Amino acid sequence: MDQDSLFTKLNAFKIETPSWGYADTGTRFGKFIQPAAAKTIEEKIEDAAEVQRVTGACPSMAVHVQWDFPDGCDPSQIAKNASERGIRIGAINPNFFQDQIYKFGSVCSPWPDARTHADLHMERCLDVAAQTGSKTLSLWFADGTNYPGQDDLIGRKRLLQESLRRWHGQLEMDMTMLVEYKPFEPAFYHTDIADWGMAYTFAKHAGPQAKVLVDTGHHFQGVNIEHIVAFLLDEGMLGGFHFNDRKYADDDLTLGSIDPYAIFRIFLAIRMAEERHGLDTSKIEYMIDQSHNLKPKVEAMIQTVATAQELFAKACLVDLDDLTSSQIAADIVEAETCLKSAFFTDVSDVLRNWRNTHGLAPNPIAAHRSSDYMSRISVERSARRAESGQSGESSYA
Ligand code: PSV
Ligand code: MN
Repeated sequence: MDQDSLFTKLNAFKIETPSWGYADTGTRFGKFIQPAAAKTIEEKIEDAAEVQRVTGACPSMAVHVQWDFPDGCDPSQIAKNASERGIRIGAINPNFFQDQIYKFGSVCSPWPDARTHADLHMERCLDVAAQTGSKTLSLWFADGTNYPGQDDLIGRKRLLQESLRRWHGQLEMDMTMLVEYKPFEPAFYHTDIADWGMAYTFAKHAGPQAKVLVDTGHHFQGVNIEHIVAFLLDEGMLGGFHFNDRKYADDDLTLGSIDPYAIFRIFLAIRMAEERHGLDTSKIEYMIDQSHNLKPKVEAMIQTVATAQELFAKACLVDLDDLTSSQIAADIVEAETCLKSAFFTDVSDVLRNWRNTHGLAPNPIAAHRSSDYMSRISVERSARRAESGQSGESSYA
């Protein structure tokens, strides 16, 4: 691919960062507080704007309604303030897992009150979407059971199906509903949407605006994610990604920190779908879903975006003509070499040039580090916490 075509592709490659990735997060064993970690949505937007400043690729931020929009806040004002900082409110994520009433699930719970509670929360989420101008409703359910026999699997499936169909009916015509799957955690025996096939089926039952969301960390060891991606694309059912990496399970590790080749292959699958098969890949929503327990949060986000761009650019370098001829000739070694040589090509100069054409600093992490952003917000935020008597802890656990 020539440099102009690659630059055009990079221009269109936008990545949404998650509000929760800027907050203090931890594990069930504890949480390590960073004085600069964002707590309010205003602080998260400020961080998202810093990521956008140095990457030029992250104009929107996904939000988690329960953590980001406290009762009494004005979502339209929040969106307005965000846009003044160059950030759009992206995917709206409801929270169907944190409240005590969700002990046995949300929409799948045997408790009617839990299901009603979820419905009311969805009403609020749709209102936040309308007020912030968001066009994406991103759904993940922690629903599941912990023990064989705990509940009726078909009964729960039908409850979920009905809720999704009802909510789909409440969407504006230009909205997309994303349905995310995850094999386990917090449920350890069965999860109501455990894999892509279930997410696909639920999305199909819900209606035409529903698509599947692939969270790269939500697969068992060794699952071929690019195959899932290719399959969903061909079915017109791939809605978007939650990017992160994993070593064991849903580890929230930085994208590409464990298996960059896997992410490269996902980007290649998307490119093949588009360039070889003429499929529309322009609506895929690329989002990061990482919480950073140990790394400085803004820096971790910038590193993730830079890695995504690097692996995306490498996938663009695969010579598709060569690959096609090798595949037709069943020359497996040469076909694999097409992938490997692109993957091992150093694209740092190309990315530096691309950044240069956009007036961006050549190295986004260096640009962030050499600014006074971290020292400034550490001071400001610590002072703000001290003034309001808050601890540094965020509501996200
Ligand atoms: C669940 O593990 C998940 O991947 C969902 O996307 C949530 O919205 C997000 O993480 C944050 O908890
Ligand atoms: Mn996710």
